[in-house]
Amino acid sequence: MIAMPARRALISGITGQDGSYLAEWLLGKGYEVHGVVRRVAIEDPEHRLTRLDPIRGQIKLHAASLESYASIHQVVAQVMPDECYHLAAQSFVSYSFDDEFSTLNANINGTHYLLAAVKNIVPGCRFYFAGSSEMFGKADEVPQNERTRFHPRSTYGISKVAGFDLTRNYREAYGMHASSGILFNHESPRRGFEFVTRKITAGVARIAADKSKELRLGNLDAKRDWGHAREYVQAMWLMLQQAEPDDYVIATGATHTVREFAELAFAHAGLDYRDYVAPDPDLFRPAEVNILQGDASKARKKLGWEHRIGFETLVREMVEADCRALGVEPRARASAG
Ligand code: G4F
Repeated sequence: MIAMPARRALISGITGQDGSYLAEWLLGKGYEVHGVVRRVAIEDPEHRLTRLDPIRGQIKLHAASLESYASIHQVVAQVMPDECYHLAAQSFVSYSFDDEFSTLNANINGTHYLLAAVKNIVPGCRFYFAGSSEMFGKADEVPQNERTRFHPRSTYGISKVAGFDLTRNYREAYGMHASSGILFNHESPRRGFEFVTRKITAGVARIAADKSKELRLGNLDAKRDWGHAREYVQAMWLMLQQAEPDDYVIATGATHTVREFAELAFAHAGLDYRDYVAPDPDLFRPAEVNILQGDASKARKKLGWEHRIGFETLVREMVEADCRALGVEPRARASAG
């Protein structure tokens, strides 16, 4: 019997939280996994490639910049992928208020370059675009589904709406198998420290280890629908296994405030968040989104995707990982999740 060649996947943003989980998932499925990374990352593996440490020998990294069509074209021509997952972006919403121009440039052009390169070189390649619940922004309904009107409230959200529209247009105009996931917040111990969940769990660990005395946070009443990133990348893969391309909301359907996240995270280390969390008005955003709560019933029905990891389990896993990294035992209250 002749062995089938392994399917080839190309991931932009492979060094990030989602990229690293997706690479592991695809390797487990027998894919040959390639990643697009910035040259500085290849030159500084100790700091920039840490999330890929366990699989470093099993993947192939290609230096390219999403700001250069020529370099993207070259990587796509070299890899000739069967599936392309476009996760790379300036993804920190807060930063998009500080540098609107670079967020729009990187996120919109990067998506456009990759879509165009795939269309020109490997038009049969299946394409995934990482959309975001930030596209709903000032949503006029709760929960949000695939038919909810977009009303982004940051240049980050605007750039994601543009990427979503580009992806849909390549699907409709050129017949590409191009799908978008509208992912709500998804976290894990691999989350970047700039995002509120990891900022909190890393802060808890530092306080538990006597390395810090307070944690400054912005809007504690902001609500999010938080799931686990490890499960969300599986939905990306499922979208590309469908006969027809489409767009899907991926969410848990449950929302919690930043305050609730902090309360639970501190409690898991036997601490009361009110003794440590200091409000900082500088950390409030010029414009906040409304309640973001996703309705993933289409993904459940068509992809058979469902989240399993609950809020408490997620918080506990993150606190424990950060505490372990600093050599402290979280003095957990008995809690389930
Ligand atoms: O953790 P955040 O920075 O995530 P945000 O803005 O919801 O965006 C994340 O999820 C989106 C949906 O998947 C992605 F598209 C996006 O790329 C990113 O991954 O902030 C969450 C909430 C906000 O309402 C913010 O105002 O937490 C509030 N918050 C309160 N104090 C804080 C802080 N956020 C941060 N980053 N830092 C704070 O000190």
